Amino acid sequence: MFKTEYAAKVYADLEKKNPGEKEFLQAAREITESLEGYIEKNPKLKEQKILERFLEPERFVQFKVVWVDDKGQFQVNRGYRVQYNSAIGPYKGGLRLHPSVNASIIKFLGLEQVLKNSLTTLPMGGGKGGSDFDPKGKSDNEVMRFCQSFMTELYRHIGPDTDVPAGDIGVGGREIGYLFGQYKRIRDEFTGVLTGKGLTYGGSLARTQATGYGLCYYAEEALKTLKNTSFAGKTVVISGSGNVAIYACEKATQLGAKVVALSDSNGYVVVKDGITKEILDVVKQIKEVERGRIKELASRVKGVEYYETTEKDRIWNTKCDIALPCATQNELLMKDAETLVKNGCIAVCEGANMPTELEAAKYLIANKIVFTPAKASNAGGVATSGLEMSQNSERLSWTFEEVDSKLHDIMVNIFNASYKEAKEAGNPFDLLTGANIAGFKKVADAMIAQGI
Ligand code: NDP
Ligand code: 2IT
Repeated sequence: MFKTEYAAKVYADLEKKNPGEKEFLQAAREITESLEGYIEKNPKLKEQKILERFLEPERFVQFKVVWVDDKGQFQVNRGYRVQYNSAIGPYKGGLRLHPSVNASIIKFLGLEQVLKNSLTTLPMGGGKGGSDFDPKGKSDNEVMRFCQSFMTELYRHIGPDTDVPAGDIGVGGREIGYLFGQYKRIRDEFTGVLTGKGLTYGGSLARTQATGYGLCYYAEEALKTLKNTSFAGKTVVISGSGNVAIYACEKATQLGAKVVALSDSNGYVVVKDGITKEILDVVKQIKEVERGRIKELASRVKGVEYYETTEKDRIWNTKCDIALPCATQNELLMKDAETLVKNGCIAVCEGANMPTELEAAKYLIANKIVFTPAKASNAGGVATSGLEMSQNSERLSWTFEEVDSKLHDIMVNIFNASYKEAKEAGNPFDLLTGANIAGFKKVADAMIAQGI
C-alpha cells in the first residue's frame, strides 16, 4: 500500500509501461513503498523526477544467440543485458542462464543490483544479463559454443570501464572462462571485463566463497544487534545447493551453527545431526564437479533423508532457528513464513535475490523476525567482484585473508548503514526499508550532481 499519491502514481505509470512483468513490478513496488517517506522529506527528488528516472533502465539490449549442439542441430536462444544505472560507476552485475529467464527477471535483478552495488560503498553502477539457455544436461563443449555465441554479441556492449558482467544462477567458473576467452579473442585485450575469473587469469581469491560468507557475516551482525545472539548453537535450514548455498553452509558451520537441510529445484535433504565439513565435501563433489542432483547425497552419506518438494512438502517445514533462502526469487511464500514463525524461527536472511514474497517479508518484519534483505545481505559477492576489479586495475592479487577481511568489513558497514536508516525510518527491524534508503541516497545524489 502506498501512503502518498505521488508514489501510487509513479507505480501505476510503471505498471502501464511494463505490463505482465511480475518480478520487475514486485521489486519496483517494494522499492517505491520503502522510498516514499524519504522522498516526501526531500522535495528536490520529486522536482527532478529522481524516482521515475531511477526506475527506468538506461539501456536494455535483447539479442539472438544461435549455437550448434553436439548432434549438429542448430539451437536458438535469447540473450539480454540491462544497463540499469551508471551514476556511481560502470554497470556491474551477473549473468543468469536458466530457462525461466525473461525481460521481467533481468530487469528486477538489474534494479536490485543498483541499490546493492551502492550499498557496498564501491564505485559500481548496476546491470544484469543472461539467457533462457538451460545449462542442465549440456556438455562442456555445448556450453562453450553457447558462451562464445553469446559473447560475440555481448562484447560490443561491455568493457572494463563500461559494464563488467559476472556469474549468477547457471554461470560459474566454467562459463566465465569461456566468455572471457571469447571477449579476449574478439577485442585482442586482456582486461578485467568479467569477474569471477579463474585464479590463473585474474580472478580473486575468496570470490567463490564471497556471497555465502558475506551473507553469514551480515546475518551475524544483525543477530547480535537485534536479538543479542549469534549463529553459535543454532539450527539452520538453507535452500539451494549452488554457489551461494554451499558457502553459506560452510561459514554458518564455522560460526558454530548446525545446518540441517539443503535443496535443489527437485527436492531437499535433511541431515538431522548437521552437515559436517566431510558431508559438505560430498555436496561440493556432487554439485560443483559432477553437476548432479542433491538427491544423490542420500545414497552416498548415511543418515541423510531426501524429500521431493511439493505444494505441501517444503524445505521450510523443517524446524529451524535460522532460515537462509539461497536458491531463487519467490521461493519463500506467505505460508512458508507462517510455518517458520510457528516453529520458532528467529531469522530469515536472504542469500538469493528476492527469495521472499513481498507479503511474506512484511509479515516476518511485523513479527520481529531478523529479516535481512537480499540487496544488503547478499552484496558480498558483488563487493568481492569490486575487489577483483581493483586487483585487476593494479595488476596485483591479494591474499585470501586480505580479501576475506575486506569482505567482512564491507558486510558490517552495510549492516550499519541499513540499520541506521531503518531506525531513522521508525522500525529497527525493517532492514528492507533501511537498505533501500541507504542504497538510494548515494545514487540519487550522484544523479542530481550529474544533471540530466
Ligand atoms: P547456482 O546456479 O550455483 O545455484 C542455484 C541453486 O538454486 C541450485 O541449487 C538450483 O537448483 C536452485 N534453483 C535455481 N532456480 C530454481 C528454481 N526456479 N526453483 C528452485 N530452485 C532453483 O546459483 P547461485 O548459487 O549463484 O545463485 C543462487 C541465488 O543467489 C540466485 O538468486 C542468485 O541471483 C543469487 N546471488 C548469487 C550471487 C553469486 O555470487 N553467485 C551473488 C548474489 C546473489 P537446480 O540445480 O535444481 O536448478
Ligand atoms: O546478484 C549478484 O549480486 C550477483 N550475481 C553477483 C554480481 C557480480 O557482479 O559479482
